[in-house]
Amino acid sequence: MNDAAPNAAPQTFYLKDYKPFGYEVESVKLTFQLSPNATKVHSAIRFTPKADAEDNRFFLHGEQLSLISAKIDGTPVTARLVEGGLECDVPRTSFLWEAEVEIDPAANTALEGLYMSNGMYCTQCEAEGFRKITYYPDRPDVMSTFTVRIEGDEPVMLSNGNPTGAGEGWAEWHDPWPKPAYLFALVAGDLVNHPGSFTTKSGKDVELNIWVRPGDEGKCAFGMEALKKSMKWDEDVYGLEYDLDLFNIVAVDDFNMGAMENKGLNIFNSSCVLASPETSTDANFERIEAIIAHEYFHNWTGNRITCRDWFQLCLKEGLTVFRDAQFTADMRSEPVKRIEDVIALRARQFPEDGGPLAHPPRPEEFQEINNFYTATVYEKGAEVIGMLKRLVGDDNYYKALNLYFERHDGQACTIEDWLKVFEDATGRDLSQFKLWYSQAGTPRVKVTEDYADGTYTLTFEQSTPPTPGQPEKAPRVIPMAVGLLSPNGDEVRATEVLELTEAKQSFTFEGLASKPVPSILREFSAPVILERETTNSERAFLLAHDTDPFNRWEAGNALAKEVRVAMVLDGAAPDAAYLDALEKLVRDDEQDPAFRALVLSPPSQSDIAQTLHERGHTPDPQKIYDAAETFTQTLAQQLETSLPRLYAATTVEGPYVPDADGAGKRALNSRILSLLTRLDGGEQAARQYASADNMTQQYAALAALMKAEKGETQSQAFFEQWQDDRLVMDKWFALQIACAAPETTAATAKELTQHPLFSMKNPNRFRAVMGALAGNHAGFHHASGAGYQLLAENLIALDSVNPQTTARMCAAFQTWKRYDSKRQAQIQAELERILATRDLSRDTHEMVSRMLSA
Ligand code: 0A1
Ligand code: ZN
Repeated sequence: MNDAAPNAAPQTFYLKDYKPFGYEVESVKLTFQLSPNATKVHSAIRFTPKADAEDNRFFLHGEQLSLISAKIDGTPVTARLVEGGLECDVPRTSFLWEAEVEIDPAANTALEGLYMSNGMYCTQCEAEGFRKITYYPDRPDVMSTFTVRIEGDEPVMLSNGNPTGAGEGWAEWHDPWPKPAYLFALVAGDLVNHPGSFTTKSGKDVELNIWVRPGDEGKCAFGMEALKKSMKWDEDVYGLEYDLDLFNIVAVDDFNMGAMENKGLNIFNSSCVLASPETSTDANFERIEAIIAHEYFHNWTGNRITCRDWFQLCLKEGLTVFRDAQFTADMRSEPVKRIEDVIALRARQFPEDGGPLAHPPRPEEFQEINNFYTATVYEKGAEVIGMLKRLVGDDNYYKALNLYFERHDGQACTIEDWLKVFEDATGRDLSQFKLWYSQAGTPRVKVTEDYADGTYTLTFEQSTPPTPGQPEKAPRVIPMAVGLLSPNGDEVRATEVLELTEAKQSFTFEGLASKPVPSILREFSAPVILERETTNSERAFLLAHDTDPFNRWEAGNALAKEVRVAMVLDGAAPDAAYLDALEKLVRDDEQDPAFRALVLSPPSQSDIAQTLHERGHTPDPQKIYDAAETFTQTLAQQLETSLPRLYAATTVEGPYVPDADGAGKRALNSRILSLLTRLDGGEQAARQYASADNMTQQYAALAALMKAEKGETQSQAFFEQWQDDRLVMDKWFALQIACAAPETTAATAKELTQHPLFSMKNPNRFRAVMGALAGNHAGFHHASGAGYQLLAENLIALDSVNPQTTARMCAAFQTWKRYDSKRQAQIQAELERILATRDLSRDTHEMVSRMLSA
């Protein structure tokens, strides 16, 4: 074991220091002798020195490995163990490196490298987990073909690529596609498969499998269909075909993230692949379909073309998120998907970009790369591609992508390579656009208008607040999609994309008979914060008339925020005109139910806190909570007479089908049920709970009852019914905390950490409890400080078990500077307590230090 004490001054890695590895890796052969506490890994790797290498140092990464022996061309050698790996004197010509190491998968609770989950062996190598399996140049620009032999007595033993042989106690695999080590995977255990097949457009038959633990076979059908749809969609839309004879997916219960795109052997958190109507909600189904697509799409954007180094992570992640969003929009509803994505972006990415953890989509330094699998790299990375597509147009976008696949197949690339294909395909200069990759922070765009003699002028001023290490920002290219409506609601100018490139810039529209109502930032054409003085009646007008569905929702959302902000700041009563507008919309059967459900879903309390903060107020979480409660109660009363009818009219009859249509109706129905439950003492919800034959309706009824503090019996019944189903139990844990009143949230969460089914070792369960605590805004930020304290204690306890998940969950504190000085002091004390923990991981150390140094 050669781990350095992680609390010692952590090393920082810089993009500017990039140097290629001095050796080609011609081939890799690995042999695993599986054993829970003493797995032996033998590697045989052919290295050839590069003639033009700047640096001939032979350094192989390795962590938590016991080196048994090392040989070069068959002769034992002595390697020098150094921090993070080993060095060795090697020949100047091609040579065969062989090493034998021993590792301990059963003790690996960090879930990186080779580990055990419920008796099953599995791996997670992205980003730097392969170095916990054997000594290797563990960097994405080193690509090679892998041959793998697995020896053990597990019934199923899988690796990347195609099977090349198997017998009693062994299996061999070969992956013909050169790949970086982070895409290596191995799975072995008692698994059963749900089979499928797909014929590619060029007529090649591909065998598909979803591998699960016995008992979960019934939860694979939906995932399999999603996989086939993804394969077809990538052929139809991007012309990309699958390139192996076999595609395996494995469901694993203990997993730090959602899923992983290992070549030919995707590994999924079971929560992101297993689905059945009885155990999964509509939201689960949609997410599973999207994640299956995401991992599949990585086969081209990530695997065939990978990243040169981890600073380029958004090259594969931003593009793949963008592609999976296109897929979901095509499979379901384009506007609904866009609205959902913007809600998520504002909830997760905007706070990151406006706080101490802000970083550009392509960061230039890191201590622990695992801390950069962020909303900025993923979601903002995807937004940047959406802007690029909007600027160059659809045809040019696909032209550039074809060039990207043609030019860079088999390579490890950079953002420069990516932008160059767009420049070459379109002749456009993207140097200013590139700022989106290097500058952090969410631009604010202030809009003013002027109308005289038939000419309407819009003036835009952009600025970006300082972020860590970036006090000043240059103006960026911002595609601003704008349409104009006449006061009677007709569209007088269809959507046009204005290109903002300067700090201040005006655009004029001639020949308008009267002053128009502008619809700005249609489809949310850029990830910016729009600032414009406007009235609630104009917002209500756009909610009723805008032809852009996104902006229609946005107008309603802005209106909702204004009303709530006024309630919080001035103690105002809920705005009557807004309540009327909502009532009209919810009763309007012409409107898409999914859209109505979205408009009826209030902005989150944390969103209100963020808005107050942006406007220079200090948010009071309790007041925000009270305003939310008052608003919802008033809305329920306003709708009182129509709620039973609306409930009946939106109830979906017949067998449950997890499609977009049904999901939209059920979402609206659930919103109505939650309002109704505030008035009828839970009668209808109890009936729905008793008769529900699917999780969406069962869960909606339980949530409504628990929120109204009428769900004791049903919660107990739910537990009895589902205690053996881990994924459903995660919902049960989370829901109790999500529904708790502010003053009881921390106590509820604390009690649940004492529950026999709570576990530090299962990230899903830990997140169910601690994520729900952090997600209950008023409860987490309760003035007692009990929420902060409980989270900090649990993070400290988790850090030695699973640093990666600990570090990610620390981000719950990232908004701490929004709040009053007492809360700030409480959070600061907790962050300092975490930082003072002995042997704190590098992951958590980096996150907490960044938050404290802001
Ligand atoms: N590349 C995966 C995400 C992922 C990243 C890191 C992991 O472990 C540290 C696991 C998965 C994706 O984008 O889906
Ligand atoms: Zn990804």
